[in-house]
Amino acid sequence: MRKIIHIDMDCFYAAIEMRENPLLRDKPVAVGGDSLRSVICTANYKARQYGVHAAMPTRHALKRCPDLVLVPVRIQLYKKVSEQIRAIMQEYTDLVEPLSLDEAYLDVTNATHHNGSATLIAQEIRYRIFQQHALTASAGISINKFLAKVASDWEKPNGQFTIYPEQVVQFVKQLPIRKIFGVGKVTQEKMHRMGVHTCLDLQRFSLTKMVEEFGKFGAQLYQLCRGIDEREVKPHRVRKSLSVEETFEQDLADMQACSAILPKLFLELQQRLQKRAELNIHKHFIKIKFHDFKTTTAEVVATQLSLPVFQSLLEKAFNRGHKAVRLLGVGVGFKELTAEAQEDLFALKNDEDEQKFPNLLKHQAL
Ligand code: DCP
Ligand code: MG
Repeated sequence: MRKIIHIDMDCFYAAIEMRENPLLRDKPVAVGGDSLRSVICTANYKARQYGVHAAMPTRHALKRCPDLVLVPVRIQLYKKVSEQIRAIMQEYTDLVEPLSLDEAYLDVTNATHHNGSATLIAQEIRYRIFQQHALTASAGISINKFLAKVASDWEKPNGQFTIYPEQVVQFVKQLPIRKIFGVGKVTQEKMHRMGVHTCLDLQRFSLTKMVEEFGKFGAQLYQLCRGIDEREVKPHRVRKSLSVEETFEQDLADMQACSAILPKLFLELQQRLQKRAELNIHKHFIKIKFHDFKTTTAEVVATQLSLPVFQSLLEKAFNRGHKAVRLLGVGVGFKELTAEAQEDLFALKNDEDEQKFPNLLKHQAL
């Protein structure tokens, strides 16, 4: 029996913007572009009361909520926060699988904290995210990914919910089918026409019938509506390189200006690398985007992180264009992958859907 936690940050981008600017706290806020063609990335809970939600065109959102405060997207900032939060999760288990910037699965089956209580671990992670980063998260805890994800939505925002092993059978019976990931509007309507509203209703159909009605997804549904989900938590993808780059508000006019910036980027790279001491550096590279968006990279094999190496690469790359620079990046590539890492990559290449429900045959026999 596995112990899986699903953590999902509450109105992630908007929450970060509210943290950064307390003046936004009591206002309806949406993160997204303000042009006629933009869409909303997310909205805070106040804005949601007006019906504003993710993926809604900005102009519709403004119609529903004329006082809506629109904040531009700062993806680099959200990525940084996402990494900080992930670092907290990784203190409890190596098996952390991020789904997006604000969401991850954790397999804590073998975690030792709190005597292995997944519920207490989830509570502590959420508490630490709040203490250290002034953001709230919701968590779901159960025996597989499917149920953990459903559960994290149960007490959202800023709550958590555990579906214990002995509750699973009862829990799924009353679960509305729209709670199953992948059941969108069209599938829902089709199911309603078939008289199916809950997972219990769905359980009446044979596997053959499910596949007939819903294709490949039908086979997955057959398991999910019984609370079965054998997908493993796959930890972070193997990293082949790590880099730090910056787009400047004002272009860097010449080589001297680029050289002056280099140590700062180098330091940032060095700091990020410290957390990955186990990775073997194999090469250094520089990326330049000139003011006209022409991009060039230069690289060299070098195994010890070195500022002078980057400096000479910078000169080489800059001399190819000899014009103002809009973006500068420094990075390192890592040595060939270990056997284990290669295995991971191989698994990724396979159709993930095919892999999700490997034990289907076993249940087919039931
Ligand atoms: N996002 C986006 N466009 C979408 C959906 C989401 O850019 N169509 C971004 C903005 C969100 C983040 O991804 O902040 C996380 O997505 P979630 O679906 O988890 O939504 P939130 O975290 O914003 O809200 P919730 O509290 O419902 O989790
Ligand atoms: Mg979220």
